[in-house]
Amino acid sequence: MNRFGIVSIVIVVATAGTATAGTTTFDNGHEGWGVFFGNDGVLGDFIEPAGGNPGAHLRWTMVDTFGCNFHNDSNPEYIGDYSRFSQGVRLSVDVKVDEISFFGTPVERNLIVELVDFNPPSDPYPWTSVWYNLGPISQAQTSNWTTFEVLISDPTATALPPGWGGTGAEDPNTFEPILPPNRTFASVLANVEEIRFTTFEPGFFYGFTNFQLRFDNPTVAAIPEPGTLALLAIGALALKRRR
Ligand SMILES: [Ca+2]
Ligand SMILES: [Ca+2]
Repeated sequence: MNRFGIVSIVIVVATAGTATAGTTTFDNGHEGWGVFFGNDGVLGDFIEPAGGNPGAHLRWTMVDTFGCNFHNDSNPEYIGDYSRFSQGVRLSVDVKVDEISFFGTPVERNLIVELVDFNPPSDPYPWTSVWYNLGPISQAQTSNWTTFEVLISDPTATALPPGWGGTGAEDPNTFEPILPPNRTFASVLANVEEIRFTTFEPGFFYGFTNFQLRFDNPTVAAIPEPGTLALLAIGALALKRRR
């Protein structure tokens, strides 16, 4: 074996050990996360150096808009084939609501996490997705930093796990969004082209709303997480010593 062979093996082992995943703290820029990816000085996305959970974070300020779609469609740590998370995956984000208001009245929105597979242009629907309601956000309930998360124990499951919905087709009776008949939870998770933390709940329509939201630590993490493994190892060591 030559020297290059050895180098290749080391790289493969390192990649397999971390299962491409990530958390964006905004200390090193947006890393592909944003709503509009720009601002005019007053409205849009702003990376703020302080006041996050902790430190840097992304503030999004907008008026007269239907909703917020905080998303990433470019960073391979957060998209791609989720079957790489063979033991499960955790999706989470920290949110702080300064304002969500409709004609001056504070309102709440559900925060949805949505995994999107874009369709070919020939398809009548622009994308197929699976989504989960992480819970309500509002100035009244989440004006302090709040972590929202969901665990997917098996990204290769065919059926939608409890609480998950699909889009890409419509139920002919209820007109609610559903997965197309030829798609499964696993088939969408194998082709994630965009991850969204969004107030656009599939099947709902919204009026002109004012928002100021702050985001920090959007995360796609393998289960068990490397830190957990290290803790487990330390725990095992401690147990052994006690014997
Ligand atoms: Ca931060
Ligand atoms: Ca696609």
